[in-house]
Amino acid sequence: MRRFNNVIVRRPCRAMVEGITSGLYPGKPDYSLALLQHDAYIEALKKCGVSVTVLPADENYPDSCFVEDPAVLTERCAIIANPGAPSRNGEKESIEEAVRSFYPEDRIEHITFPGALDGGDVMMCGDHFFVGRSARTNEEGLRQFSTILARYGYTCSEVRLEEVLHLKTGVNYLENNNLLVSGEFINKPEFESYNRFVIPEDEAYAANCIWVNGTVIVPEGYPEVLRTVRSMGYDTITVDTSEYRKLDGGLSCLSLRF
Ligand code: CIR
Repeated sequence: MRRFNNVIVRRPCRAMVEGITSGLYPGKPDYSLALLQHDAYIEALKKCGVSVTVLPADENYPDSCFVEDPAVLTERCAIIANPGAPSRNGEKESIEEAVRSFYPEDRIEHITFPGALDGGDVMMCGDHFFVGRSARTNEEGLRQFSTILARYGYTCSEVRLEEVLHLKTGVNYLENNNLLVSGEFINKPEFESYNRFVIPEDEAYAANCIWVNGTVIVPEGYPEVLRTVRSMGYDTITVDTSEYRKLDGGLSCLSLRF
């Protein structure tokens, strides 16, 4: 079974209140509450048996707490992404610094211009990676990503996104062939071979749960999703992410797990 030993997170910065938002979940984040929620998120991860590296807040990048987007970390290599939103692109530099403590130089790869790719579009299912072609991830980004993965013995396939921000906004892998699917992903043929658990429309945000060493962390306030995940036999921990939701961010976006 897969095991994650390490997690990287970054403290939210004060400027997070100016982060990118679609407005789907209205309101400005409350910074103090966001910090408390971040503390609880770190505690939940620690309970799952991982060592958590907490990077300092970076006021230059309002969305920099969403560390999942500037990198993809695998068992065999680290891939520094090229975030598709101009205000976030520079996040790749400081995340690379952090990643250098964990991977040797010759196992750190890069997505480069004109390729664009956000880690939130990458879903790792064993040795296969699904990659969302989205407003943030383009064809060239996908091509480069696939070429890099092939060198490490991984495979990759594209999933076209029509509605949501990132692939993992709407579909998440909980290991054991189990997928949580919502909205546009419910009937995608790409996922037919998985055990699909459908998330009701009014709890769509909670499709973004994370599996960490047998426990599933579920956003607080989504009883149907919690029931579903428990019925699948997982231990669960709930964490309130209300302030990150206002910026379209969820549980997976807040960490790199490897
Ligand atoms: C953004 O629009 O980039 C941030 N406000 C939210 C990023 C969420 N990240 C993710 O889904 N992986």
